[in-house]
Amino acid sequence: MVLTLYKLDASPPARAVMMTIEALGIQDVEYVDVNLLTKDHLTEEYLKMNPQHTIPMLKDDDFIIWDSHAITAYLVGKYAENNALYPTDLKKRALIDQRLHFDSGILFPALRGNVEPVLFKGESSFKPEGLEKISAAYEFTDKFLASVSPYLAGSDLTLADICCVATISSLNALVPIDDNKYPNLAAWLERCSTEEFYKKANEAGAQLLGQIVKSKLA
Ligand SMILES: N[C@@H](CCC(=O)N[C@@H](CS)C(=O)NCC(=O)O)C(=O)O
Repeated sequence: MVLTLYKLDASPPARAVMMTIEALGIQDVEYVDVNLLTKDHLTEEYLKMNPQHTIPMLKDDDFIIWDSHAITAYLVGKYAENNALYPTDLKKRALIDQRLHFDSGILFPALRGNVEPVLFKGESSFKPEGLEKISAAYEFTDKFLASVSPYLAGSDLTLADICCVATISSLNALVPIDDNKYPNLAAWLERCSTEEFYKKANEAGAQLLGQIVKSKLA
């Protein structure tokens, strides 16, 4: 059965799903680019599948699911030989879930709040309050890593790292992480960036997003 992933390489949550697909070695995936600038996500056909009109969205036969965190957990449940990326142990999973909600609630809004006005509303600079949200996002993540490491939920790489690194590497392409201020965060990003799945499914897209946004800044 072929999976269909609706995505854009520049989209951080889409890259989180693409990295998970790579990490799990899933072969049969059809990729469909959804161009937000030409409003491909607002067509009748797309809205029928996803009224929230977001990417990424996964279609598995007649089952449709969106939100990167829900999709990545579904893929691990369906395809992983073991659950290492999303363990069933109650406390381990709770910590991963906290990081996933942190990505949805803090990291990604910090990115989206800065990027959207530039890409879609003609702004030519980031606002101070937007930049403060990025600093807060970096600071929180650095503190998490000071208490558990080397990965975001402890000794093993999990979906927490994959989802958060998609967003943080994109933030880093816009506002580089100061490794004096956030040493744990800088080391973690470096650690994640050596993974094959990161190189194949995240590196170029994060750079691309950085280039697109920076080309519109004064
Ligand atoms: N929490 C969602 C965020 C998805 C999201 O907002 N994606 C952006 C692109 S990066 C999007 O689809 N924007 C178009 C829209 O919301 O209309 C996830 O993790 O999948």
